[in-house]
Amino acid sequence: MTAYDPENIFAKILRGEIPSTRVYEDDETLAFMDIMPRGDGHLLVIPKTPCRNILDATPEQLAAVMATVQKLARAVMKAFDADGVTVQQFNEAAGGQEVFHLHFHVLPRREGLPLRP
Ligand code: IU
Repeated sequence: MTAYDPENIFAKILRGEIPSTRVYEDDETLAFMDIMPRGDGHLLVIPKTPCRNILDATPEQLAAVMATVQKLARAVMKAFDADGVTVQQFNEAAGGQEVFHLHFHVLPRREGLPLRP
């Protein structure tokens, strides 16, 4: 697997070098709105420490990120009066990953309303 690149776009967001709409932050994780949302409330959760994807994540990174994913999944259910929530995560280009810093998509869902491509 290719090494973690500290110049990836989410590393720059973490360092504040490029702007993002931050919605949650704690010692280990950050959440911000996806710049090309596939639905209202589409946000991303990332670890603050370097991690390319689930293949090189430590149990501690996964535990921290999943705790935030669950917190924000509950929050978007309320905030968007959603009927459900989709959590998505991609690994390596062949797995659909475009930005190579571990991230989970959190997408509030309404009954009968498909995600945008
Ligand atoms: P991926 O397939 O999960 O790796 O897709 C990356 C996601 O990051 C995708 O939904 C983009 O819209 C999103 N994104 C972003 O929020 N801000 C950015 O500056 C860039 C991509 I580049």
